[in-house]
Amino acid sequence: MDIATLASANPDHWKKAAAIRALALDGVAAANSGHTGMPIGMADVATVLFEKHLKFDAKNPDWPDRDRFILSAGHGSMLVYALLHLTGYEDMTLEQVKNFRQWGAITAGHPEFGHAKGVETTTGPLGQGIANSVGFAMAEESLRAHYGKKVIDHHTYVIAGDGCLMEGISQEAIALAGRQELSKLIVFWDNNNITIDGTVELSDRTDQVMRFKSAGWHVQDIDGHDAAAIDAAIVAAKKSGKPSMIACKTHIALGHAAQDTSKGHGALTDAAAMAEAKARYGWTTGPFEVPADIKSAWEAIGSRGNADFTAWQERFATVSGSKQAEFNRAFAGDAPKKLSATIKALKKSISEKAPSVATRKSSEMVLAAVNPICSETIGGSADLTGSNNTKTADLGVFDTDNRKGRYVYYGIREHGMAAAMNGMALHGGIRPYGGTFMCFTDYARPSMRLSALMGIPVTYVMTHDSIGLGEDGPTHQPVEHLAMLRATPNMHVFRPCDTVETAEAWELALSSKETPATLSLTRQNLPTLRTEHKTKNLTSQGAYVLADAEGKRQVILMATGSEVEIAMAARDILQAEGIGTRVVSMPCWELFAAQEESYRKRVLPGGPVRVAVEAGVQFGWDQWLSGERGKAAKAGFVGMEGFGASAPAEVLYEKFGITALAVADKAKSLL
Ligand SMILES: Cc1ncc(C[n+]2csc(CCOP(=O)(O)OP(=O)(O)O)c2C)c(N)n1
Repeated sequence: MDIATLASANPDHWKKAAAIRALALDGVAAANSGHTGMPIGMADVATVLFEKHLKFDAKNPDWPDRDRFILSAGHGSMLVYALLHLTGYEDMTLEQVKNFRQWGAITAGHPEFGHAKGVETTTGPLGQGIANSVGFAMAEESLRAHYGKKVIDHHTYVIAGDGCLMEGISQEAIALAGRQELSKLIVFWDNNNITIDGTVELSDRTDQVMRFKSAGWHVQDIDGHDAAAIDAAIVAAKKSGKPSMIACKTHIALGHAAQDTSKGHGALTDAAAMAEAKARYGWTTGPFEVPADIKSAWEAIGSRGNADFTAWQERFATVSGSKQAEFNRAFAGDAPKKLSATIKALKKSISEKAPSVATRKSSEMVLAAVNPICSETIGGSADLTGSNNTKTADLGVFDTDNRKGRYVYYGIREHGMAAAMNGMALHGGIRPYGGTFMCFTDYARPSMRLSALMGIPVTYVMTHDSIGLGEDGPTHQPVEHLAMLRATPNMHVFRPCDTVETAEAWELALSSKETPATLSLTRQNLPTLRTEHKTKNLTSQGAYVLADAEGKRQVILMATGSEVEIAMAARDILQAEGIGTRVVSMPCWELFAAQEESYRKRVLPGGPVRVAVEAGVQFGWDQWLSGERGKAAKAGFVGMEGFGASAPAEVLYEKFGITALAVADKAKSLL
């Protein structure tokens, strides 16, 4: 259909969609950057979705049972900003739209969670949104099973582009959604055949319809500018018992001189071409001017869900008081009241029994105690359940016939798992954790970065955290991963040295509201070093004195995780020679850096020789060795200088020189 036919076929629809198109043109032109073509191309789909289907109330954007709308093709951010402004979200003023991409505005270059209401997740790294949506849909299924349909019963809608579907993460997401039969997940594919370099055929010949079908999806193929077809497709998608993909054949930058070209993907700022496009849309008002009748038609869409919202509040009020409290607590992200006492009791019994266990096992012991009191946890692993020790007896398996199950078999999909966990955390009411080998942090990394950027409390259970895993060899032995994670802003990296520190790290992870956590855990057994019970969570300070110097303090040994044991043995050697040696356990650098200077100074006073020991690369350690009152000439590091090797762990520690003797020698050489 040409534009004239489209406009005359359904003038009311056309005008509303034209408002999105005009705002996208104006916003991008004012910023002199951004992406105009995608919002123009998907304006019809978005208009039908918002007008006829999306359950939302612009005045109550945090309504827990709203439908979620995810713009996976985040470069088209003006689409969502236009929709939020038009439908009357209070924070999305015209000023904000005019300040698209400017300092201090909530209209960031790509949609960012936490900036504007109605932006459900941060997108822009292609593929992340569609992969988050799987977590959103799983959260909905889980919460519906737990609280009942009258409290939770909504859809997750996604707009994904060619780029999202080309990214590898989309395959992980699509396969997981298909397997889990997430029937309330509906994805619109913006099938415009254009990417930045040209047409899709330059690099891809996938039959997307077949691809989704083969993964167990319900698929439809429609003209993405035909309002009636869009509406009918959404109706059919909702009826299907499978996740749904609607392939929407669209024209990028419809009606603009750059239509159907890769030029149409980017910023269309040429004034004459903009004027021509607006004329084709029948848009006669000036920049950022939406005629009152069109704006009020959109605002009516924005308040369409208000009656539903009120009815939901009434239904929620009929739920038992304890369920309401649990729901409100889980959505607020507050830890259960019993968490602290549970952790303390576990610490006490561990300190008494002093078991020798791997910290991955310690983690399982903690989870066995906390999962029964935290109904909001959903655990999982990327096919390493028995190795990551992430599954506890009480959880049950989340599956098509058991939505109450709280353990997810993610399959060998680290990236998809991390993105799904982001989606669950963003949905609210769920606190996800999931495991893989520490080395495969690399495979999950783009989504881990987004957990940190968005400030959402996802917990990554990364086991087999060093050469200590032994025979599997250097492909599986992380050496640079701690440095990489510590370099990531707003990520708490915990490397606990025993079960007590592991319990403390979990307490912090489960209490966090705005910071994700990575737990770096061992495969090999470690002794309990914290044998004297302290109710205080020492890990919350990031680093603390585990054993102080006897006599004059000449050496400070710093270590994390499995190497704290080595530092303690080195201390024995040094003390036996009359060299007063303090051991500082540093389970979380980020929390230590956040302590007051006076505390840090007490733990790491200037003067003594400092030696750090960690079975990873030195990168980052200078912050504590020569920084923080240290001196380069009096500081040394014992750790890895390159990749590991295949051999039993004890042999590797010996061969790579990470031993108590080496640490003691290093300290003495610096005295
Ligand atoms: C992971 C990732 N790689 C690359 C980019 C840069 N990028 C932004 S949009 C885009 C092309 C996307 O094409 P498509 O999804 O078809 O969007 P359309 O051209 O339809 O707007 C690319 C490569 C990105 N945002 N994320």
